This record gives sequence, C-alpha cells and structure tokens, in this order.
Amino acid sequence: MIELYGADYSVYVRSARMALIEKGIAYELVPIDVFAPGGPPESYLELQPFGKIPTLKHGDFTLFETAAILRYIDEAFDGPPLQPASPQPRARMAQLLSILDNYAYKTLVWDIFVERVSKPSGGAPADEVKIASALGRARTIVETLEALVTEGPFLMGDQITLADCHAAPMLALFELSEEGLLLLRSAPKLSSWLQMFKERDSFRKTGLSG
Ligand SMILES: N[C@@H](CCC(=O)N[C@@H](CS)C(=O)NCC(=O)O)C(=O)O
Repeated sequence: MIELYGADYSVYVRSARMALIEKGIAYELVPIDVFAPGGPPESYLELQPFGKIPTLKHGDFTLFETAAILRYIDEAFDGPPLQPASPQPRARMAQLLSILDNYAYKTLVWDIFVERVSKPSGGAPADEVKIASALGRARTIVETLEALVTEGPFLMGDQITLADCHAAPMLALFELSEEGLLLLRSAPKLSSWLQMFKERDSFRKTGLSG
C-alpha cells in the first residue's frame, strides 16, 4: 500500500498524486499540515527532516523529494510509462522538472500567486515590491519553458510524462494571478497545454475541491 504524506493545498503533493493517478496506483493521502502553528508534527520530521511535503511510504521504503518520488512511481509500478524511453527526451524531461523546482516554484507560486491571490483573499495586502521584482524572472521562466516544450498535446509530445504532472499544479496557480495570465498569453504552446491539461481527470481529482 502506498501512503503519501501531505496536504491537498500543496503543489508538490498534487504532482505526486497526479502521477499516482496517471499510473493507476491506489494510494492513501495521510494528512500533514506543514503550515500548522508550530509546524508539522515531530513524528513527521523523522520521515522528512526538512519539514516539507510530500513524503511517500511504500512498505518499509520511505522517500522524500518530489522529483525522486515521481521517478519511483513511474519505475516501481506497472502502468503507462511516464518518462520517455530515449536519452534526449528523457534528459529534457529531467531538465523541465529541475527548472520547475529551482526557478518556477518560488517565483511563480510564492512571489506572485501567494502575493497577488492568496494573501489578499485572506485579507492581507499583497507585497507589490515582491511581485514587481519577480516579474523579470517569471518572464524568463515562461519563455524558457515555451522554448523547451513541444507542440503537444503534452509537454514532451504525444506521451504524458512526469513533466506534465509537475508543471500543471504550479502553472495553474500562476495563471490565477493577473500577471500569470498575461505572461502565459504570450506562450501559446504552454497556455493551450494548460487549458487542455486542467480538464484531465488526474488534475480535476486533485484540486482543493476534488
Ligand atoms: N524539495 C521539496 C520541496 C517541497 C515543498 O517545498 N513543499 C512545500 C509545500 S508545496 C512545503 O512543504 N512547504 C513547507 C515549508 O516551506 O515550510 C520536494 O521536492 O518535495
């Protein structure tokens, strides 16, 4: 049995859940709220010493870091392959995951979505300076992704891959901000992929209301 520790509000947890669903693997979401006052429970830090979600447990095997979890989900189970077989597209997919982790998550989710959408919806003011200073980086991210992805239907072409599962949760939040919507309009491949992908079962079933 697979247990995934995390929360449904997390983009990283959603990536892992989407890969599990795409692969056809049953799992249990074990609730961990990393933003609870006082942080996650002490027992969770024994699984993930950095206090981030998700962590996957498969029998005695425990794994954290979403990119590693995604690869494990694809490689350890039967089901449709979620990684290209040949070296160059496989490396390109790994590059997309790395760009999402190292550049996109902080800029698109924290600096723009959280400031423009999330904080104001809870009654807190947006930090306009933070948003303004993230916009140049956000444009670079969108332009870079647009240059690296294929004409579709998926980011890597005909086959859905881990890159789709990892990109969709982050880009869907980014698109909820006015800045994100505008920047994505300048990236036709990325925005038509996102509109298509948001209708997919694995995406719809893992939303906050899913
Ligand atoms: N490098 C981690 C990042 C995961 C991550 O940042 N998760 C967020 C939720 S989307 C989190 O746990 N944040 C809690 C915090 O930063 O204190 C991974 O790949 O799994």
